[in-house]
Amino acid sequence: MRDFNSELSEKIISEIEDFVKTDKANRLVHLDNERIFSEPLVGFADGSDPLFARYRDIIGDFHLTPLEWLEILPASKDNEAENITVISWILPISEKTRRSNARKDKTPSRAWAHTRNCGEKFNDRLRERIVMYLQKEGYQAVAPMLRDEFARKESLRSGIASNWSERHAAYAAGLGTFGLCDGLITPVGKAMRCGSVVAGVSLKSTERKYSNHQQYCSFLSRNSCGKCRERCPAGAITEDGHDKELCSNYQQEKIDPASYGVEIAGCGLCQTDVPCEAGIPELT
Ligand code: B12
Repeated sequence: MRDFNSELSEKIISEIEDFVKTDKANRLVHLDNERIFSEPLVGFADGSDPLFARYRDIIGDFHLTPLEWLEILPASKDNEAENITVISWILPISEKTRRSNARKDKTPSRAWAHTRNCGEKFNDRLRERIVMYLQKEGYQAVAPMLRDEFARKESLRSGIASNWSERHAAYAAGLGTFGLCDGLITPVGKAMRCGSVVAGVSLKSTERKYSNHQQYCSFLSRNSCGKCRERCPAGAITEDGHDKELCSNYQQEKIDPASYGVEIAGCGLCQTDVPCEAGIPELT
């Protein structure tokens, strides 16, 4: 029997929830100061879960395992995959911002652009906070997205990708499954951002309440819906899936961050005004 530290799991969840509730960076400071993200979901995945090794085949052989991420730390101990946990969270985008983006059909709303820009900065602060919290408790911890080793990659199998996919971490941690547009559909929907930290501690894994990686998408599992296809202004979503090149080119060529007063604006039209925007379709 593995000895799980359930008290620590609870503390980590509280730490994440409190930070989302109280940190001033979780506010649209350049707009109306409303909260960027509402209450988070948190999940835990076992670092030795065979899924992480499979991600090398599914994503590309550049995708690092939780153990490999911990091993990049300068003071890396003799870690074993069995004693590693991936802590993953979902930050749901506020209803007000979702509604504003749902009304748009070519470019994102102001609130969405500021959510992409400032929301990811908040997400980084949260990653940093959880790493520091775990270190203070005496555990090794690393947030892949904050490391110089994090890199965007390309592979024949998955096109534009990276060496740590936050959505695949969330999938492993029981937080959701992929949709036709690639977005991860979670119990709080697809209009969200996610993050993760890899920690050198054994925590009980969250149950995955799905049997495959497409289960929550009505189009992929029941051949109905496909609304995200109509929502995409780039024509990047078809019944064959999401064309990342078209998506990325549209964002670069047709959406001007400066006109929103941000460095990066995103798009996210496929994430709003769709049945999976704020929940799992069959449950909403
Ligand atoms: C590169 C990147 C992009 C690229 C490519 C996106 C992509 N699909 O990979 C471009 C520029 C196109 C892009 C666009 C956007 N992005 Co982006 N992007 C990233 C980044 C930095 C890396 C993504 C990555 O590594 N993907 C890995 C590849 C392999 O993923 P994939 O192709 O989607 O995976 C497929 C296969 O693996 C497949 N699969 C096949 N067999 C199997 C078997 C199993 C068991 C499993 C689990 C899966 C699986 O399922 C997946 C879906 O088809 C992440 C941050 C991060 N580090 O994760 C953010 C991220 C994916 N982006 C995000 C967002 C929000 C966006 C935008 C909406 C822009 C915006 N902010 O307004 C758009 C549209 C996103 C979309 N429809 O996917 C969010 C996703 C949130 C969500 N709801 O899903 C992320 C996670 C950032 C974050 N921290 O929250 N992005």
